[in-house]
Amino acid sequence: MLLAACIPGRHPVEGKPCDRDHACPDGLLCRNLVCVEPGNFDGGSGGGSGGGAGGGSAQACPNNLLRGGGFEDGHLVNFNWMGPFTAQGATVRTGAFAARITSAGSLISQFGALQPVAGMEHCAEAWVRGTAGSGAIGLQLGRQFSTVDLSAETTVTPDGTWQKLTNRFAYPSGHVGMTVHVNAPAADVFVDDVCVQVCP
Ligand SMILES: [Ca+2]
Repeated sequence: MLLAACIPGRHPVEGKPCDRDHACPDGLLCRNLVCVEPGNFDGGSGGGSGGGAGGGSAQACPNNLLRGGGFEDGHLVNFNWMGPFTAQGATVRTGAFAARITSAGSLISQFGALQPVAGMEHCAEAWVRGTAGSGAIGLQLGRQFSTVDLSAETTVTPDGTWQKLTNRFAYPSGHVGMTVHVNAPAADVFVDDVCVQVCP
C-alpha cells in the first residue's frame, strides 16, 4: 500500500500512544502511554513522575513490564489460573480490585501480558495475603511455555496481613516471552500489585 514506501526507520510505531489494552509491537515498551525502545526509558528523559498508578498497573512500580498486575480492570484478562479464582474488591492492597485465589494452584500471567527485555535480569514483586496457619505462598518467574526454565521459588508464610514477595530471573535472548507465577497452597489467597521490572 501507499505507506509502505515511507516507513520512517526501524520502529515506525515508536512514539505512538499505547496503554494497557494496546501494547506496543516489535518489542517496544509502553512508557507513560507512549511506545519506546527498551533502552530509552531509564535514562535521559528525567520524567517518569506519577508512580505508575494508572490503569491496571501496580502501584509504586514505574517501569512495570506486566499489564494488569494491580487487577484494576476488575477482571483477569491478563492472568490464567490452574483452578478457580476471581477479581474482587472486598480485600485489596491498593486501588479497587485484587485477585482472590479460591483453590490451591498457580496464578500465571497470560502470554503477552508480560513483555520482558531480552538478555536482562528481571526483578519481580507481588503482594499476597493468606490465612495464618496455611501453607507458604510462592513467587516464580520463568520463560514462557517452559516448565523447567524457572527461577527458584521464593516464599512467605502467610500471617493474615499483606506480605511482599520478591524474586528475580535472567531472561535469555531468543525466546518469545516470560511469565510470572504466584503459587498458592490453599483457598483464600489474595494477590495485588504484581510488578516485574528490569532490575536496577
Ligand atoms: Ca489493586
